Amino acid sequence: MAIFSPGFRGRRRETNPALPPGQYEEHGFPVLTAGPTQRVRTDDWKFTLTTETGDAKSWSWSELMDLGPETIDTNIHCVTSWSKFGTTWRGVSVDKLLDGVETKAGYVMAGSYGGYTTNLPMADLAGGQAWIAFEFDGRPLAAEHGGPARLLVPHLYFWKSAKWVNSLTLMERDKAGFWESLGYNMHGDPWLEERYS
Ligand SMILES: Nc1nc2c(c(=O)[nH]1)N[C@H]1C(S)=C(S)[C@@H](COP(=O)(O)O)O[C@H]1N2
Ligand SMILES: [Mo]
Repeated sequence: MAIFSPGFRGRRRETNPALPPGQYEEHGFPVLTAGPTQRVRTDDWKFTLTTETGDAKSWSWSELMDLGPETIDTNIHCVTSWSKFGTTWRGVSVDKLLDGVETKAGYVMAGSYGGYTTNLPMADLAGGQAWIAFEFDGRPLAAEHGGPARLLVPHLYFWKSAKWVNSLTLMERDKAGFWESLGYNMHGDPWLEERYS
């Protein structure tokens, strides 16, 4: 006597329109870090944006807060094939950091405390698609998940969301970050399954 009809799981997956191809829904929040968890006090935290011509602009924690944070409700997708629905964050839009910055750069390298890097097209960072996120689920973002602040770029695979982010470097030409130099995709759109290069 069959309790489950054959192919039940597969059909469920295919009929969930919020799940990109090859992904499953995760209810926990896995921690994925290459290297040690960084512990950065907000008093010591500093964020720097550098343009392709070398102009630099920095923000302290309180200066970041003054930029006007917003609430973000979104799904996230890890390249290891878990997706998590309905996550709630608070963060400052990257648009606010780019406001008034003179640039023709098409690409950006995000850098983190601890040395992690990941590259993204400018077109994926600007226009209300990316945030410096510092709260998850109504609480300060845990260090394991990148607190005090991480990049949040939910429409790309989650390795682009650099934890402990502390810099954005604008680039004329694309350059591979940490995982990208090991064979991961330069773009990373989960809907196109851009997992590897
Ligand atoms: N600084 C830093 N950021 C990082 C990583 C990392 O190793 N170091 N891993 C990336 C990867 S591969 C994923 S899937 C997500 C995982 O975030 P989480 O641990 O909050 O789930 O962080 C991304 N950001
Ligand atoms: Mo990942």
